[in-house]
Amino acid sequence: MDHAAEAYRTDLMTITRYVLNEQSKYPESRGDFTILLSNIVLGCKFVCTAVNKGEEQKKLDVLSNEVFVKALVSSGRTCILVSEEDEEATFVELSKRGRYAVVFDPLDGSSNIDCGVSIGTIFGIYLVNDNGEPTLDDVLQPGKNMLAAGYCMYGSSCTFVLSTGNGVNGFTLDPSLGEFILTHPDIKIPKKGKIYSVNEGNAKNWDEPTTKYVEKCKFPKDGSSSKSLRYIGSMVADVHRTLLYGGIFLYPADKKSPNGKLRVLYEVFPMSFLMEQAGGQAYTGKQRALDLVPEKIHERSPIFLGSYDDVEEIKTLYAAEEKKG
Ligand code: FDP
Repeated sequence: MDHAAEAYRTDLMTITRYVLNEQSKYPESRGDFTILLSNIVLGCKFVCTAVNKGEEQKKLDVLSNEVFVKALVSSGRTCILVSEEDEEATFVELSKRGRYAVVFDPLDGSSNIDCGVSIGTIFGIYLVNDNGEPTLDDVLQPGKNMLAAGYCMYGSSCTFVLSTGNGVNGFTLDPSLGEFILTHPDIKIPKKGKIYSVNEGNAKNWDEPTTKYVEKCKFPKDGSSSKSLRYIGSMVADVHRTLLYGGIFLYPADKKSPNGKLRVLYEVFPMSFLMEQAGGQAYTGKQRALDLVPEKIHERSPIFLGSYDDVEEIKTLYAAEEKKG
């Protein structure tokens, strides 16, 4: 890389410019999505500043949720919001109503806040076609119907990763400009990786395919090298590493939690959407994750996501288990 040229790069692709470019491919588009996204980006900048100030967990959770709900409602482009922090969905009042439904986790991985580990915001966006009253069915849709998904990671830098269904792009916040600049264009996950990421403390309760898979990662019998284990315990950070370096992230079912831990709408779906858009796969142990049809807004699902070949292996193990009956 020519670092001198990088340091003086003057043609900056900001996230707004990127989304406007995308929008220009659809002449019928009215700029609503660009406005919605600007409001999400604004929420992320706010949370980034609050995280950097070192606010305590409880305060940050509540604050982040408030910021996103207010930014999304005031965008005038949303009709339903589902937040990890709110038990019920928010239906936007008629005068501020728009065509988008947004599902989000304002501050995921928040048990890590007090020790300074990377945390993030995760979101997914659906377009609600019907002009009638919005209902919960508008968000209880399979993830493959999402129009866009992404996350913002508050770490050593603030990184915004976005897919509008046309690949995955990563933007880094330039604090001096206050703008997210395209730094990771067209992210593709390696076809196979060298890392597995799972909470092994739950191993005694795992099902057989998960147990066999992790055993294989550690003691491969085909002459390949063992995989390394990396587990931060903060989904955005673990998924971000998986996306860039390859490998697999697992939050499986176990005897104590038959549906795993992670939430379908605002954890499993957005991350699965990004993985597929980057050339990887996402699987629940039963089906392609994005085909799942949620019945409740805070539903959970087991999830295996990451490099294409690594997820393929776990799919084979589950298929073999099913055959056994
Ligand atoms: P947290 O409980 O800190 O909010 O869904 C929440 C989550 O973190 C994910 O970010 C993370 O991947 C997972 O839980 C970690 O769960 P375990 O502690 O059970 O490994």
